[in-house]
Amino acid sequence: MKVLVTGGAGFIGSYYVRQLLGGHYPAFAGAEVVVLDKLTYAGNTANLAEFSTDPRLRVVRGDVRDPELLAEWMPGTDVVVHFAAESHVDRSISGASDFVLTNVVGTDTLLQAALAAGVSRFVHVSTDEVYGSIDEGSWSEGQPLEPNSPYSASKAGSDLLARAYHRTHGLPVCVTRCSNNYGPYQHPEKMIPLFVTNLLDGRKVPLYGDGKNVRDWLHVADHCRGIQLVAESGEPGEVYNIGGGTELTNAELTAMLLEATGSDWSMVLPVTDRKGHDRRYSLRYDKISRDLGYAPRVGLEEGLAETVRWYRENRSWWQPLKSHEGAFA
Ligand code: NAD
Ligand code: TDX
Repeated sequence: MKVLVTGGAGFIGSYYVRQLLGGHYPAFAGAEVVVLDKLTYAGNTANLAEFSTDPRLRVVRGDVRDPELLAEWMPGTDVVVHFAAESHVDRSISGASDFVLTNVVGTDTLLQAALAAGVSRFVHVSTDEVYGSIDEGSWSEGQPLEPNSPYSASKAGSDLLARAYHRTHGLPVCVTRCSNNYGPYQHPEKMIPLFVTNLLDGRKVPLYGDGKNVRDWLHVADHCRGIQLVAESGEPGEVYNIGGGTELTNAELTAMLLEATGSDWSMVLPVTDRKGHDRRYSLRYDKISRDLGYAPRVGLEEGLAETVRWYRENRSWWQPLKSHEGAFA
């Protein structure tokens, strides 16, 4: 079996590859894994260091928008798991071009190559942000897409292309939409690692607006297990939400991170709100639970404690990624 993992050197993609090669997904035991990754600021081959000499792994540096490269590496692929994306909302507010190029054009180029090669499964990894923002209740998969940021608009575009390649060409595509991930190897531009690494450095944490925006937190291990269930047994053409069932305001989460690092509220710096800041994300994930047997396993307190420990012990991984002058880390 050959599995092509785009964005496999990023946060979630590398977790998926480490789990697969580490034998945690028995149905894919013995699979050959090709990681196709542009190695942007967010990609890091150090995330795959423990398998750097494993003959089952090939890491190819390249762009998902490169049809010639795809013509070289796609043939013979059984399963594509597509993680590659520009993923940070704040960067998309500063400039959206790379988001459109990678997330929309890149996904289309990859879908074309997968169609030409006749792959037997294509998992498109998306996000709950495509649904927009919800004040009450939770989104199920049939909810209309109402993305608000350039990032989520570009992800919605890629979701719809994935759907269209199934409807039009019969490509066996599944789309997954998950909530906010956290865990080891997450770039310190994102809230949890930004706050943890700032606090470990004795620096304040920038809390946007009134701190009452709500996110549902999902440990990356649970997300990757959900993706694997879809890769193995998802119904082609279907969308699966993957949630964590752990909604918190940013202020509540900040309080937990302060406690986990032995800090107090004096370390919080209230800052101007993000433009167009979505108020609340909330996912129903009963479909994947019922059809594929998914349930999140990592409790938030346990997951955060393990994540804080990882950042404490792996300063050499994140320190070079911090630019205290920049807005993103
Ligand atoms: P990330 O930014 O950590 O990693 C993205 C990876 O894609 C990097 O390795 C980068 O080098 C690579 N990449 C970027 N542009 C590329 C291109 N043109 N060609 C090839 N590779 C390219 O992102 P992540 O947090 O690991 O997210 C992975 C996927 O999951 C994304 O599709 C994202 O939209 C989705 N997602 C993330 C979250 C989250 O909380 N992090 C939540 C929901 C969905
Ligand atoms: O410095 C900050 N201060 C702050 O208050 C940052 C970076 C964020 N925040 C707030 C904004 C959000 O309400 O924290 C919340 C989480 O922010 P991010 O970590 O940037 O995540 P979010 O914007 O919710 O998007 C994430 O989840 C869905 C991922 O980055 C996306 O890739 C994914 O699709």
